[in-house]
Amino acid sequence: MDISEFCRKLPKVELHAHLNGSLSINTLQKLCKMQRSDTSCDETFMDLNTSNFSSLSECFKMFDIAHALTITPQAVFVATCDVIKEFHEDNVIYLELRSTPRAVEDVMTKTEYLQAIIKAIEASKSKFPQILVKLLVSINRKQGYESAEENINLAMQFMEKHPEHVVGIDLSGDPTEGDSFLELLKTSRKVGLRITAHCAEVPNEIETNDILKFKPDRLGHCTCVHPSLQGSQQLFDTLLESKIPVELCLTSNIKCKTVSSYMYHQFKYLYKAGHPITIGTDDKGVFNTCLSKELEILSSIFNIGKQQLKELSALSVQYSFASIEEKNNLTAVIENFD
Ligand code: 6MZ
Repeated sequence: MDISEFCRKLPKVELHAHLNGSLSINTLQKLCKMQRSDTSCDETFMDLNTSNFSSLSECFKMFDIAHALTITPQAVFVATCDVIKEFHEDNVIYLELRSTPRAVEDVMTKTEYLQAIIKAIEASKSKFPQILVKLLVSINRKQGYESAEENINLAMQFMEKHPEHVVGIDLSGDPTEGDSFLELLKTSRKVGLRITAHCAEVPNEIETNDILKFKPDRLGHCTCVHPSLQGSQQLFDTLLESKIPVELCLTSNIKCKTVSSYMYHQFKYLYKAGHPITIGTDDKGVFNTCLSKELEILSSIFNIGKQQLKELSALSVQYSFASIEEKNNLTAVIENFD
């Protein structure tokens, strides 16, 4: 089996996927047609595949396209079903999907937004029993304290009602703006919600130190916690000491230009140090990638072999927010693959 086929067939674990960033061109077109009855949708999204961003903030504009199309519970349902189907088709057996609850005046409340995602997870369960899906409720760092508090309260309510689906909180959003709301995150931790926080996607030593001290269950990116970045060695050492698993998204960092080249990517340094890591797609629609492609990059750029890729997949299960029983089942599926 060549490496490309191996990466595709390997049972994989995706722990870092934002719902609205994961919509494929097919899904965007489908949602566009649901919204308008003309045929202009066919070409509208065609050039997205070749998108190259000049910066992180330019990449963030891409989310507006998906957000403009997921403004009803029905659209959110369709979008979630499609994303689950596509991860399943890439042989992802465990998916932690994260999304920021969104209200649209007179059309959808944040509660209805989350209900639509839960409905899609439940509908997909019978269609694609091979993939287990969990939901993390996101806080957008630039939307302010009230919105963050509202999302945390919703996450608590939904976890109480759907403990099998809603397992955690994600802190995300444009890292050049807003706050990390660590005090609020403390309250959600107390009730058993697991926490993953985007960290150091751009240089921000004070916030990075605060987040590392807070000790989330996982960290996203840690791009600027890098031994070769001036002044970052102490942060890197603190990160290694913390042993907090880091979710790494290679294509995303390269396309957003927060990392200058694959060879310089923090993967190399964390992997060499034996730090827990997991590979994710971030926004597979926006970055035109899939988890198999991300593993192929590890193989071609960093010479990571098949056995090591399989080990990375099995270790990701341990860093997931699944139950012990679910982890045992997922590990067995990965171990039985050859
Ligand atoms: C930080 C990101 C992100 O929540 O509407 N998001 N936050 N860094 C990134 N790196 C590129 N990629 C996506 O999905 C889209 C939202 O996820 C967050 C942003 O808040 C974006 O608006 P949902 O499903």
